[in-house]
Amino acid sequence: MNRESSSSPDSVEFRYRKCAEQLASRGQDHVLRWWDDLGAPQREHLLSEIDSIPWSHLDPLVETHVCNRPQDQVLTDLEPAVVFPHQRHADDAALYRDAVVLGDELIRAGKVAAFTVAGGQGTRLGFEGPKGAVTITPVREKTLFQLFAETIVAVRKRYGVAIRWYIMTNPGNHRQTVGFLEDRDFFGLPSQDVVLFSQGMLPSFDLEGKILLEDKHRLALAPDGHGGSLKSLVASGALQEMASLGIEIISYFQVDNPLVKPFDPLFIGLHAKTGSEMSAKVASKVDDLERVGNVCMHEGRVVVIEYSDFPDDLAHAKGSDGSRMFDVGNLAIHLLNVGFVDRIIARKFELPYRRAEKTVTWVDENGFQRTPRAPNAIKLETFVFDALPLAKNPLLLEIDRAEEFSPVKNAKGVDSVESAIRDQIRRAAHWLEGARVSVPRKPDGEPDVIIEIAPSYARNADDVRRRVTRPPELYSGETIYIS
Ligand code: UD2
Repeated sequence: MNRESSSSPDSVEFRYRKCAEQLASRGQDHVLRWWDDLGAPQREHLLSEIDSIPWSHLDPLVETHVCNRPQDQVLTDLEPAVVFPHQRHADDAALYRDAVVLGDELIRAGKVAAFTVAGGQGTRLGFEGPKGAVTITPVREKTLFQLFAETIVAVRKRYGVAIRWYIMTNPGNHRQTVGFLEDRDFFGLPSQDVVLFSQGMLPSFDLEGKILLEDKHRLALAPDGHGGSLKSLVASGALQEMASLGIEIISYFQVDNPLVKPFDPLFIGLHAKTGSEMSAKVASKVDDLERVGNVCMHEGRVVVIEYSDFPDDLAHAKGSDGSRMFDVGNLAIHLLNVGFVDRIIARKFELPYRRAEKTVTWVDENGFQRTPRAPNAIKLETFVFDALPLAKNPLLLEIDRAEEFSPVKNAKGVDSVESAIRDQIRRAAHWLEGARVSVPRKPDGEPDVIIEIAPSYARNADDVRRRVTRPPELYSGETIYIS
């Protein structure tokens, strides 16, 4: 007969005692305060959450980042960043041409993989479910995931190579994301080429450094930031798999940008030619306070200062010609070398933790669940762009945002589903006009057609130019799907 004894290391009692000791040594034993009220599954749940905490990372941060404000979070002595321009000068023509050739070669040789970060909580969008499942295209109402999958299918076909797609979720949306993709047969991609893994979670603290409980049996946990994507590439074994498959470059993009071009030969080629370990696509900001990271130089290194941390006087600063001095916005589109991630993450985790004050639902000392109005908690996160200062020869490539950037962040207005649909139609109209198709326009200049171009048909203006041999006639008010 098998009976679990309380001294067996697998028994709940044994794990409880061990946990209680460890928590007490950290001054966090209050999280077991409701133990006696909990049923067996709830006890199991709480213990497994406590076990999942990366204490070795967290312990030193409680003093420096939770109980105190970290000294290095706000940098001074910033200078404008230097970028590779979108409008190439005559001197760059040969470099850009050669870069495209090299980029094509690297994609064809299977050296580039796609990596989507989809672990955010999408709070501002207010969508229940993984953000990749939001419908986004103007005619066929494809989801973000379908759009990315079809893009990868098209790239595989164009280059005749198997391409892997890595997707990072969080523990709260992982199962739903996997189910969503499985139910749709990965939109035509072989299932073994779509690799999903979940990011880590970190507890939220009160202002005195005590871990908050969201419920009597649940810690208040939150995803560890998109910098955690690099950590989970390593922890899930994905990075090692990439190395064994000969993948050298990770094409990183956020789940929220339907215009993204993850296999851009120019970007990939320039990244490789300049010996960059990590690169970023950037664009001129639309206004001084646009909610994108500000790409700057600090002590000779490229740094990104988040909009919320960027000093107002710098945001509004003008150069002698009246132009915006700090004008380079981070679009969260990156290339990272596999070897670089191995160096800064696998060997030693080098990303700095950032402190953010947030409003978090918590259980008070009397067991009542409370949702405060003002920030009551500190969350810790790491950001992927904090890897840029650690990279050798980081490259910044300016792009035309109308071609590549329209993030979906909000339910309405700026950076919403509505604006992303409008931007897809504008881009499609522009591509068609480049192929001598006459697109009807409204008096305000907006296209007077609803157009969607499938990735299988074209991934850029050149593809459309090549494919349209006889320009078709488009009529005002029409809806057209081109595939
Ligand atoms: C992000 C960048 C900002 C700018 C902008 C462009 C940060 C802090 N800021 O702003 O500089 O480039 O995007 O669109 O990143 N995510 C995870 N796990 C996490 C947190 C986020 O996977 O723990 C993913 C999330 O699913 C999304 C992306 O990272 O794809 C960006 O997250 P966000 O929407 O919270 O960042 P945002 O809009 O403040």
